[in-house]
Amino acid sequence: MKKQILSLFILILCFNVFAQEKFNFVAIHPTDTKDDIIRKAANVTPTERQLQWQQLELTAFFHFGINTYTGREWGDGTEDPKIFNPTKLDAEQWVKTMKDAGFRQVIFTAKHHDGFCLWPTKTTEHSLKNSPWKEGKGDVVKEVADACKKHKIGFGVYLSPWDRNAPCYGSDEYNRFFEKQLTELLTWYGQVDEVWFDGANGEGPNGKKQEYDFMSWYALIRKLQPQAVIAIMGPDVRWVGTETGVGRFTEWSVVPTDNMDMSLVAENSQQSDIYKPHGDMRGQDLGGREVIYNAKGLVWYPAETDVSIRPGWFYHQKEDSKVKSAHRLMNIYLTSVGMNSVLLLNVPPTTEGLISKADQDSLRNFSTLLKNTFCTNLAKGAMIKSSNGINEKAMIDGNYKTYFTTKDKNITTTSTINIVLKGRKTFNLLSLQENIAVGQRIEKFTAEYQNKSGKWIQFTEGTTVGYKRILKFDAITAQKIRINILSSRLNPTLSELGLYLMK
Ligand code: FUL
Repeated sequence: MKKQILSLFILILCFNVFAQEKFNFVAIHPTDTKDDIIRKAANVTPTERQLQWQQLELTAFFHFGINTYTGREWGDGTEDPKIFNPTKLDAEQWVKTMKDAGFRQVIFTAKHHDGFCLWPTKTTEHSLKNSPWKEGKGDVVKEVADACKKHKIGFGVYLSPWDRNAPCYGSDEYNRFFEKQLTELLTWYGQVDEVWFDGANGEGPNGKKQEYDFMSWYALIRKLQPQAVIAIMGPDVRWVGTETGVGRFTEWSVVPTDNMDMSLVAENSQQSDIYKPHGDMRGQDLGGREVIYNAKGLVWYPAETDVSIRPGWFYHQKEDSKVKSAHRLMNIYLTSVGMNSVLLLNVPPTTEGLISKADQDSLRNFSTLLKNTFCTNLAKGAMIKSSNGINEKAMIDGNYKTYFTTKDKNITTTSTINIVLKGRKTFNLLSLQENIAVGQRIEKFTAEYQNKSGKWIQFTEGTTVGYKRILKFDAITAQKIRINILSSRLNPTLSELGLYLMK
């Protein structure tokens, strides 16, 4: 595969100067000391659009298209548009199902690798214009976009760069063709909040491969929809690196700029467990000290965890019995949102054009479990005192914007936070949130409780926190606990601290 390496400095020009936004990156100079690098890393912050996106926590994918009717996962572009014929398509049902389950944004597959367009594009005949659905007058993108606006949730589009139908694929003409498709999607449907570019890049109908003109596509998106984050093969949101729903134990949103090398993203994109032997990313640390000491630059580039509620991305009836259970989704929540990532859960509509009952049931139960678990913060009303901090109360005021921090701002800062709960409480989840508007700083922490004989016993430990870190452990009952921040880059922040009981 031809390498397509994005230069940080072109990125700076295209995305920050033109958009006149605050910088979310910093260059590392050869003369910088290790301490300089730590100081710089601690002060890299997200752009406004990245900050907003991170706070969504739960986002959804709708994979729907020609594959829904062939039973395949990847179409080859030769499919007849006439097979696309949903009999009961109801995009409002899709959107309501997700919204009721707590999801705040959806992304629709406007075009998958097969090239079939789910909107009446002027760029190709390979679209629903030539299907029997609504006598060729329908527009699924519009129905999803309108439903999102009506129900006030974010709307995003997946437009596959790989197109196995377009005859011009493999030539520069394709880059312009793709720009026209993007322009239609970004100008016909109101606000678009996320543009999702897939990493798959195979051969087109002529057996040729395409060198994608990402830079001009990004500039176009910034011009037409400046608030939209560009994900995966894009500069705002990074793929977590697996489709299992299990993120990294140590997840930095501040990483070396090399992580924006799109050729590496593409090479890894079809592997479900690239970080063997675990099949998840336990061992991978993209932004630890030893990693960033060798970086040329650092950038805020947060992780998104995409996973399907079913084995496949598209609906297949034979998978109706394999829909992930509410408990499985809850565990995925803990290993994605709870590991400093945004969850992108795929829920594929059926051939009729509806979210199936099996998926609906599982989502409803998941949302009940989520609400029941997180409705009562057992730390509420606690007395909190730290060894060297200020504003301890902000940790339990339910307001993300206010935060605790320390007076110390050392290259390695520590702090002990003593918490006396309002009576003895039983809990098995600890949730911590840094104020990422200030940066991501915490590198290592432990949590202890005091047992009846006054002895401090560690019940959990972690490395990074970031926007949200949730740790699960065997339930304990205690009144006094303490959080030991063992290492932070400059002064740590904690916006929220929560103790919960998951049943
Ligand atoms: C992959 C694609 O090849 C799959 O079909 C799916 O769309 C997934 C989200 O991304 O790269």
